[in-house]
Amino acid sequence: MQIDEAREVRTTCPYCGVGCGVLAKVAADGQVTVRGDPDHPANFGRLCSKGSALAETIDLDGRLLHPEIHGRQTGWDEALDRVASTFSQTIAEHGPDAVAFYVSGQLLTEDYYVANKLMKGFIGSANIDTNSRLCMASSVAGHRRAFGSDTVPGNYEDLELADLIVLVGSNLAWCHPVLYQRIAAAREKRPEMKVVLVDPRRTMTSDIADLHLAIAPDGDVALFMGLLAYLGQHNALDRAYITAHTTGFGQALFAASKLDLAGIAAATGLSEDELVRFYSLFAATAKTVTVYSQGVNQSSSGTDKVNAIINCHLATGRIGKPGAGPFSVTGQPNAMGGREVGGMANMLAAHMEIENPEHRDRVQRFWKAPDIAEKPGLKAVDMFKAVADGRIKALWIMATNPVDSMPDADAVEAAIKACPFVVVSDVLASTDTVRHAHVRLPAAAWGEKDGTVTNSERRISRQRAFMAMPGEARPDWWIVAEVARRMGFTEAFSHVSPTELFAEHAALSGFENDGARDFDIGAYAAVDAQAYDALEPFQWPAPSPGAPLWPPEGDAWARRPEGPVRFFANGNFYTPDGKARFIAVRPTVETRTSPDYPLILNTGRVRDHWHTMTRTGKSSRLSQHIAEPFAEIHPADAQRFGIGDADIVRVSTVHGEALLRALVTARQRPGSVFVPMHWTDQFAARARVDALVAPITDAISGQPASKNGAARLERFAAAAFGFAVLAERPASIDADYWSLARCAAGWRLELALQAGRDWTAFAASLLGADAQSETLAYHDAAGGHYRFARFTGSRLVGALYLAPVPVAVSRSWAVEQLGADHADRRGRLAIVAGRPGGNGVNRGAIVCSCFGTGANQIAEAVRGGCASVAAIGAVLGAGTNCGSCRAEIRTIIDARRLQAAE
Ligand SMILES: Nc1nc2c(c(=O)[nH]1)N[C@H]1C(S)=C(S)[C@@H](COP(=O)(O)OP(=O)(O)OC[C@H]3O[C@@H](n4cnc5c(=O)[nH]c(N)nc54)[C@H](O)[C@@H]3O)O[C@H]1N2
Ligand SMILES: Nc1nc2c(c(=O)[nH]1)N[C@H]1C(S)=C(S)[C@@H](COP(=O)(O)OP(=O)(O)OC[C@H]3O[C@@H](n4cnc5c(=O)[nH]c(N)nc54)[C@H](O)[C@@H]3O)O[C@H]1N2
Ligand code: SF4
Ligand SMILES: [Mo]
Repeated sequence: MQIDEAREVRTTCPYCGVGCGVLAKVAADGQVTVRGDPDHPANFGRLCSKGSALAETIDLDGRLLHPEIHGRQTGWDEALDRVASTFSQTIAEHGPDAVAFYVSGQLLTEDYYVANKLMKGFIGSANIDTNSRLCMASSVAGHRRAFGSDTVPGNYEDLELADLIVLVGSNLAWCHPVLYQRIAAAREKRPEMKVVLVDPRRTMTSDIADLHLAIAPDGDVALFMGLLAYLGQHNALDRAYITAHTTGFGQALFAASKLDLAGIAAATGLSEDELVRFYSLFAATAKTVTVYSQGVNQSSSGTDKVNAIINCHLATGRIGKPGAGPFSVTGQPNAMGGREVGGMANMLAAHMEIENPEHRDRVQRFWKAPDIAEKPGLKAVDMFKAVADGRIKALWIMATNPVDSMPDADAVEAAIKACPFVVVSDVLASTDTVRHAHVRLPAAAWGEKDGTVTNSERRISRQRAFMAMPGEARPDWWIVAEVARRMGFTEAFSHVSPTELFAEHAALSGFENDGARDFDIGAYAAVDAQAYDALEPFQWPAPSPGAPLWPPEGDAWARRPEGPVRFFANGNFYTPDGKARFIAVRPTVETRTSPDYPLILNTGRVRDHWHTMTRTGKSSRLSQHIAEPFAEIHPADAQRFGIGDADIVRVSTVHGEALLRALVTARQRPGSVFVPMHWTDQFAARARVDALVAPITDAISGQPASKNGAARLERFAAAAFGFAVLAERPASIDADYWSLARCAAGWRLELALQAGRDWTAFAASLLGADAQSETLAYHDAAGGHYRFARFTGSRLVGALYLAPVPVAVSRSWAVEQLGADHADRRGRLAIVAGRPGGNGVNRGAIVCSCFGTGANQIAEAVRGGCASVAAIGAVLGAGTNCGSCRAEIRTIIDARRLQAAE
């Protein structure tokens, strides 16, 4: 593609499923800047902290720039030939099911389409599954059970039009920040709008909630069964809708009515009063949207949770109407696109079904495929089991990091290590997964490649390149098509651009469709390079203008190009009889805890990191908000297990263990521990939380239950704690606990050691030592305090603080010393002392990553009279750029107010 460096390129954020439009600009000196696209209908110019920091994550540090075989750099020809010949040979010897692809919702639609086509149509196996299995599978299964199709009925606009938003298992403030901001803005305009949050923890999202239901883990099915019964008892049903457009209501209501309020209270851990407050609000509010995410999907009852929610919307006819509907928000930028191309092991393509012979025949004819997979392939957890026991002999992993993100991750890592042939396509040279690849293929990254993604509201947007591909990096679609051609499938994979792949995908969606399938973008079947380049964000469905309406009366969705499309307001579901199905779910209370593992292990995300930190870990701004892997523990549990705040704790399950910093907070639910999913072996000694997660899955969707495991908690008896700032990343770190994070002029390092050491030698191993540099040291052997600071000239190379208790040195102060000039000897001594100098400020933990504002500064401003987020913004700037930290600022203000009142 032609890259015009003078103009701003319209592209899409590569992080979450909100799918915000981004304007990227490359200056003459190569400096990239990004801002929100004011014309993109997902964000209208807004970006969250991660989107705002995109320019900091696109450097070439750590990039894989050349193909490698067994660690040896090769050319593309050799690498592609090796992949093609090994896959072909394995298939010839052991059959098509002996190979597998494990792909990702972070692939672009064109990449995804071609990988799925190769596996299902040409290799003839359905052994292609995706990290969306860990993410969206339960929503897909729930949609298909209720609607007969994987359809998201509503639009983002509904979040602004609703009078009640119920957030279930969603930390929207941190995980879909721009949607959260849209809701917050709507609420400011219409204060009568209500928000209910259902989450065992009091997350930052509770900031906009009128009611927070701290539900017992997996109490959701019971909660929504109780709601259905309540709606029935209180005359809040839409009988006309139920009769005309649904089946199975009687059974679902009967099942729900078996539980009385006391039973629901017991199953959900909520009081009857809380239940009635929620139920009556829901019953009384026609315009209700229920937004749900991983607290729903990642559960052994995930599919039932989805259907329990949908049941309540069908029963009230609140679906597909402005401001009303169930709304599954997607995690990854192209989770939806992956579902559209059929990239999961139990789907075909273009929302067609693998079990349906008519669908198989149609896709086979369209692809002119020699073979078509006859049965569903292995879902992620089973796929890696098959790798472990040798059934799968050749595995290709693209754009995902299963050694960190799959449950029972140590077993997954062992399986990958034992697999005879592993190919990994990635942008980085070393991740926990890439390290085990026999063949490493350098993929082009965001900003370097072209394609499309679909966001949570079915909106397809272009990602556009604005930088050249570095080294020999190539787009994923090209890599797959090259391998396919080398396997002998020349004609079917003769594409030379993503435009052709998109056009083919669009054509398949409209092929013999006639309105029978929800996913139809036939209008784009003839898109050419120019039109593809200029493609504006659009929502599906977008059938070709000539396609007849289905059903004949035609209002499953109205074809109104001028207005947003919604599905199912007037029924017309994609089931054989056109009616939605109520599902008579049962509350499944699974007790996983035991005397040995008495706590519930919940896992998830933090505001400024993305998954396995391959991108956000590069940004110093994003790495300051939460710089360490932690375990969020309720004070009662901390007391019970003898844990103090900032202690190191060992969290263990029957599968594995991790060492984490204790974060003791009443926001946690007693009996539960929350650990983020982000930290890997690249950033911490032992914090891969998925090594602890059991490979338990939902029986219907195959999605792992990543949020409700059983764990044990112990204080890690550290003889010494340490903190260091380092100009260079150390080559190796010899400590029981360590965690490394980027900071502005280098790295910050947290340490804990079980036994004492020769600290001078330890300091030399971390900070280095040479004749040109000067090391200042302070020792208090009796007190166990040791401090070292090494300077080259007036530049600080590194400082290390050791103490028998968690080191109290101000992190934000120490980090700033790395970049500062230390010509003055007094200043150098202040660094060894570990205190801010005379006029140094201790900012405290960074709250606003855009302005680098710390908690202490905000608290100080509150003491000085600032009583609102706006006032803080006016004084400090904090919260006025991306707005992702506004909830936290409000929390600090409220905490100060409480203190003042006491
Ligand atoms: N900052 C950031 N944003 C992201 C991502 C990221 O890595 N970082 N990843 C993206 C992706 S791929 C995804 S899938 C989304 C995920 O977005 P979310 O689903 O919002 O995020 P999680 O933190 O995984 O989980 C949400 C909440 O579910 C709660 N929960 C746990 N168990 C239960 C339960 O039994 N019932 C209920 N009701 N709630 C429960 C947890 O306490 C947690 O607060 O985020 C996307 N956005
Ligand atoms: N315990 C627990 N585990 C979880 C979850 C949880 O909540 N709790 N959440 C689950 C969910 S919802 C998700 S979505 C997964 C996410 O988990 P993963 O998909 O494993 O995480 P990422 O870090 O996003 O991995 C993406 C990889 O692709 C690479 N990459 C980036 N861009 C490209 C590209 O254009 N091409 C190629 N080929 N590679 C690229 C990156 O360098 C990185 O190695 O984790 C799941 N695991
Ligand atoms: S909300 Fe943030 S992470 Fe998600 S798409 Fe928008 S800018 Fe990107
Ligand atoms: Mo996800």
